Amino acid sequence: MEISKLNDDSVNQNNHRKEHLTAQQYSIETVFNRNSAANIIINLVRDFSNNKGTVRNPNGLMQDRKEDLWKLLLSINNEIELLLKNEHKCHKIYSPCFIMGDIHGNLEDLFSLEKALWKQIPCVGANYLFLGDYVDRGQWGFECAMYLFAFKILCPNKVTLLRGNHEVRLIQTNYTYKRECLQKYGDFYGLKIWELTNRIFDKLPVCALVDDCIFCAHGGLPRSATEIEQLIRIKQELKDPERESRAAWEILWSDPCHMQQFLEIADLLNLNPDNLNGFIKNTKRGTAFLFNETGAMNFLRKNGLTHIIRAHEVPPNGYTFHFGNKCATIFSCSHYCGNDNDCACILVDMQKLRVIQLDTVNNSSATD
Ligand SMILES: [Mn+2]
Repeated sequence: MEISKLNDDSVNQNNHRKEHLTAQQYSIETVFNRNSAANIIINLVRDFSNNKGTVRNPNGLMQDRKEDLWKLLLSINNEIELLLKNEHKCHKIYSPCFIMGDIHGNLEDLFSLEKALWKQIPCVGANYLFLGDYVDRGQWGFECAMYLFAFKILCPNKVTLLRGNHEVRLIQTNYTYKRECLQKYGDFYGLKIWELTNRIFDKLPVCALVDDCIFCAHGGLPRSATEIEQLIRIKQELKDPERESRAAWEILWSDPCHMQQFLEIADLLNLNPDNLNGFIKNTKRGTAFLFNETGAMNFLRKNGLTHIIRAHEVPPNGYTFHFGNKCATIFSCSHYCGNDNDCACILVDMQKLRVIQLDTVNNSSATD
């Protein structure tokens, strides 16, 4: 691992040159350079996974070489910034596509996914869409994020990373990711690393369209926007999504809900359910909305779409369907918070959605 080769000057020069490259040329340059930061990171995280410590006492990637790690992260940030500049907040992709739900710092499950779905990077054939929540809860959020950033850089037109509600500074301050960075890398580097990874999160798309017909997002549908066009126009960098874009915030946080539950909440809030267009206050989250089948069908019809695939909730089997299979929930972090839920993903291919459950029985929980 020739980390010494990386210095800020060479990183900047490289970037200047790369701005003029197409995504494909870019990919060739980065993938075949074995000393690129992305290739180094993938290998380092793979090595690290055998020595990651325990939930009670986790190790950090390159914990003893913080300065070198910082240089690598700067380089990763520069590369991924160029790629994300070309992605709208609603990013269009095509099948065949594997779709993964929440990861939450579960490095063992991430490697189970690697083993089952892409094995080698650069992978060929399918696309890979991650629905967010890479950090918080699990103890290896930083390593999961670094691996996924590097994966994105090495396969820029194959890998799409969406933002989840945990890719937000305030949430991470209340949960575990900020503390994780400070504990692993100390006050000085820990804070710098935390902030720089968040600057990348700020630029991630918030939703994706597969084959122009499947709407994919971390939480679900926005109440504040009814058309895909509005989502495409959301500004590229959202430092404080709650303040800067209501639609983006709602996409990160919403949940689907059954009609019965919807009616109960409407009753509780003294609202006429017929006047709500299928959206009601998300009482479970304390922010954003719940959407029922009416809300979902209105959005699908208006935009010529067929399905919704989202994450954000933990089904025991790793997946569940809503609204007569029009909407799916997918979760890719097993043993979540000490539960025995499974890790699953969805393959979209040949106009079919196929659920794949991963064998993660022998993996341990990434959380207490
Ligand atoms: Mn979530």
